[in-house]
Amino acid sequence: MRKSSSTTVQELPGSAAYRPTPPPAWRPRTDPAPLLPDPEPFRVLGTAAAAAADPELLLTLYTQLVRGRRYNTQATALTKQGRLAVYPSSTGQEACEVAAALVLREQDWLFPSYRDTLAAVARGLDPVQALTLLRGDWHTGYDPYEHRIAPLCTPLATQLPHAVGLAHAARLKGDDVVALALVGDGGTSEGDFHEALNFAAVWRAPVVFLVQNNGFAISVPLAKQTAAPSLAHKAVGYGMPGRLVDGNDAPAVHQVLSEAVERARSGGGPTLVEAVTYRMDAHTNADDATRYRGDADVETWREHDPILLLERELTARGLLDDGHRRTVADGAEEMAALLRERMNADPVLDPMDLFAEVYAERTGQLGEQADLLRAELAAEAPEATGDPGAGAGGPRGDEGDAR
Ligand SMILES: Cc1ncc(C[n+]2csc(CCOP(=O)(O)OP(=O)(O)O)c2C)c(N)n1
Ligand SMILES: [Mg+2]
Repeated sequence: MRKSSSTTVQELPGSAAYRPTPPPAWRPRTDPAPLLPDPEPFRVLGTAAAAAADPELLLTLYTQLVRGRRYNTQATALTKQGRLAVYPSSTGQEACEVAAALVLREQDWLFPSYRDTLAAVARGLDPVQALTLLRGDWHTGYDPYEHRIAPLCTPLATQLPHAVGLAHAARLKGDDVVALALVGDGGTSEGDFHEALNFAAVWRAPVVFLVQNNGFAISVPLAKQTAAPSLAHKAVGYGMPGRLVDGNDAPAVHQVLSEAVERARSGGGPTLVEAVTYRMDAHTNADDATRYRGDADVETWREHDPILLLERELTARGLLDDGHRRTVADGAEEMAALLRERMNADPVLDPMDLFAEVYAERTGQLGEQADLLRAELAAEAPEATGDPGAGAGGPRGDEGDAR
């Protein structure tokens, strides 16, 4: 049996006893207790706090959740009609998506992942532009500067160091800007997650990380990719607070994120928020979730649906009647019909745009590739392209700008 260190005494022949002592003057560099997440996810709905929640906020959240769900079903339908290459649905996660958009001010920045089209649309992005990348039509599909929404990011967690860099730079310039970055549970096992959180805490950057723990990284359940007590606990190792919230409770997510944004804005530094939620649909339309999870789990979460939870509260408080519910549903239906109609129109694309907005100044290699494509297009349809000998500049001077 091992002895405890306090009783270990090593007698060396001819020398005094060696008694190990703790390192001098050691103390924790930060008190970890205030950084620890609560043992249970924070909730508003179904608790006493719900009665005090602002009716206007609850109704806004409700309207956005219903629209978001309808957007998800419409986009998924568009994949079946061949109008969209792929769609990662966020059905079940709408409360996180909507709250993330609503807590930001105009000057703030959103850093979404591929699953976060709803957050981008709720922030004001054109619903069709939000799908351009997933249609495979163009680069990002929108101007990130217009609504301050970084490109929907497909490489896992790479949006996180970008968010930290932007937030830190804004602070150095004295700009009042907060960056909110979204990432999945699987993304927290990436090196970029570590690097982003480490720099964010050291620099006290005005950034908020929202982890949507939806239970899976494609087919890999959370337990198979992390042994952390919770994802919110990961914050403590970096020296920032971790908050745990019920990700299907829209006012709770809104409150926790608002507090984190306010903390970042007022110089308090970054926060890691873990929202516990569930991905009701498959990873994307190309995935078959029945191969790795049972119906029983999905059914359990159906009872904890974000729209259902909010609807119950609104109805109980007399804030939502059948007429109002119908109006919200009709508005969502109209949005979906317009999306369908616009997505059914074939976009006019210029293949040479592949080379636009890649670098501020085009590299020699890209220039050669552009020339090759231009020549190929001209050979196929000479009348439809610009001058094949025009050089590396592209048919409409598409060097991109340097922002
Ligand atoms: C760097 C990197 N590695 C692997 C992938 C392939 N991949 C795409 S989605 C995904 C799972 C991500 O799961 P999670 O972070 O939980 O997000 P969710 O899809 O559940 O929203 C993986 C491994 C990728 N896109 N980028
Ligand atoms: Mg996930």
